[in-house]
Amino acid sequence: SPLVVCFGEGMVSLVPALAAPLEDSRTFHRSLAGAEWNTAIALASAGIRTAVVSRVGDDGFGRFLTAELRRHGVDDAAVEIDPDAPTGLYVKELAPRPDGAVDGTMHYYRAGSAAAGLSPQTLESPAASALLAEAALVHTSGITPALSPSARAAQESLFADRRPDRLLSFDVNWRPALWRGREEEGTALIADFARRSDVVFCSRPDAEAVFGAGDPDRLRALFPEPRYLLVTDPGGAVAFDGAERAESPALDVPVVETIGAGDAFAAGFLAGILTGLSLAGSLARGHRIATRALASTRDHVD
Ligand code: KDG
Repeated sequence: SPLVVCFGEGMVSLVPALAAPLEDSRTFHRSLAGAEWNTAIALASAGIRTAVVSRVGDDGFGRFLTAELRRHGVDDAAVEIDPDAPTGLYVKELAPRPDGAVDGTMHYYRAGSAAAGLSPQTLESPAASALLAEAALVHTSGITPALSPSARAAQESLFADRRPDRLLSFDVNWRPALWRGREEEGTALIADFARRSDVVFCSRPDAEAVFGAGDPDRLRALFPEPRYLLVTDPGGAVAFDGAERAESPALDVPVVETIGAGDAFAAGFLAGILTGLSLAGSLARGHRIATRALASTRDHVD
């Protein structure tokens, strides 16, 4: 069966038990985060053989993350352990709104993390190169090149190593907090990676922020190169395969957690195309998994 390799940073997320300023938050829920890792776990849960290429610290959080991969059936042989740098972390801050909803703000603690040490050498380790040689698809995102110059170089070398029998999948995942002061460099780089990919995922707000075009058909006109282009939106999703177009309206569920829904959507769509589903069938599969992620409190789908 086809193998998928996901390349990016895994993090621990800490989410307060109650909506309050961080200075008043005493109890946190710990879980796995990181876009590519969420996608890897959702892919494995969908029955696709999946591995992660990454780095974690030699610490309890790193051991938790790799144990989570294994628990979900994801191959962690190419997750390097850095003895000198910590595992990346993010903390969510929850603020109640007058209408009863909750606003979430992400605080990253990932500068200098083990995964910021991703580099072209990471891809050349015996474990990583064996997996990359076998992979039918490699999935990564716009977060990875934002982590550090060496992580960006690793992603460049991955994209330079085009192989006819291996698809490149790229989730735009615009994270302005990681591109502060160099937004234009970030958007140009992300557009370049998107053009060189076979599958591109982009949320509508990200398409507006990064490319100035949120409308799926306008985005398709700007990005004719990738065979598959997916535009997700709270109101529904649009998928293109070349000139073919499919659309799926959002399912009506109470939204508990939006973080991670895009990662789950990518996993469902990729599982669809890798198992020979039609464009509409793959889109529906992505939508189903994303809807489950939206309706649950977890960052990823078990
Ligand atoms: O897509 C979900 C991610 O945003 C979350 O898991 C954290 O990877 C993350 C990031 O860098 O924002």
